[in-house]
Amino acid sequence: MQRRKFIKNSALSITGIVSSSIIASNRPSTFDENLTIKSIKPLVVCTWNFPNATSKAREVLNNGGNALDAVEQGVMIEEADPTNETVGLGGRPDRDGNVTLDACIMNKEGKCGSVVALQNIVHAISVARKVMENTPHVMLAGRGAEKFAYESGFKKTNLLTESTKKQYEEWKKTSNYKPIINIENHDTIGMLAIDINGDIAGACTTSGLAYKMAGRVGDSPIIGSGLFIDNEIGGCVATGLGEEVVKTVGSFLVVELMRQGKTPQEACEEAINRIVNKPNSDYKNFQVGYIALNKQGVTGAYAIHQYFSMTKNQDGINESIQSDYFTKP
Ligand code: SD4
Repeated sequence: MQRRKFIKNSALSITGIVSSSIIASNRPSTFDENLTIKSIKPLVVCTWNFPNATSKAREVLNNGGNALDAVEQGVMIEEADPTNETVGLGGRPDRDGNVTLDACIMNKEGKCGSVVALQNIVHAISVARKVMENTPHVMLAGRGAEKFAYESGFKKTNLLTESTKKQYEEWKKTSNYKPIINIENHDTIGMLAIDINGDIAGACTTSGLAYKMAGRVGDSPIIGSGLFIDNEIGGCVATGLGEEVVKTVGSFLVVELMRQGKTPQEACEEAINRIVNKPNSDYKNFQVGYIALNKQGVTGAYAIHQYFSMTKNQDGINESIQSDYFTKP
């Protein structure tokens, strides 16, 4: 049996996601892709508690949009929200006072686009999508990315709000540089979706660490670290201290572990274990969280510390799921 068919057949028998019409048809073990993919419901998950974003993505899927449209438009909700101070408009600036955005997107064909250290553009994710679709490249950085955005019709916007400006002025009084990772809530948004055809796409967007060194780039725009999609297997997105995710190529690792047979939950746990089990790991002082989704619509989430959560929209209902974590007493 071809390897591709084998993966799908074994996954089906494990999860029992085959629709009753397939079972009733007494279909032999060879697998009818068209029938099976129709049996998978659209599903959206994202990091943290962003129900407006998952609802938007779900609406796109309900209106016949594909997974790529869904994740793009879903995360755009947070990019446009000035009260979310880690994404898009109203993101906290770097230590020079500039808001610099990182984002990437990946589709069912494994195509991807990314922008790093992008300034003055609210929807970094849409620029990343344009990089994927309209250029021969995967990643554009800094001024080149901004120039490309203007050429593509995006408008210049000051991303610093009164609130983030005030916080920055306050920070400058001491300007201690220590990357601070919010262990509790409200952070980078990473989103995964399966559409009605059973295809998976993902997106990740952030302003990165508050008061980071100018030019610092985290995991979020790095394909394989902040996000990875393999439409044959599933997808993963990361949040937390990007340096630690990059060092273990976290999202790619999770997807590869799922390919080897681990459930999304087991794969996320193993990827966190790789970080905390490193010699002299300083994991007590930073957070990393992963969410993952496989082709059958099974999800997983795991973090180093408590209070990481995943928002899941299945059947149109948002559910906030507290993630299990490594540092349990
Ligand atoms: C970064 N991973 O720039 C991002 C920040 C983040 O939760 O996810 N915070 O390192």
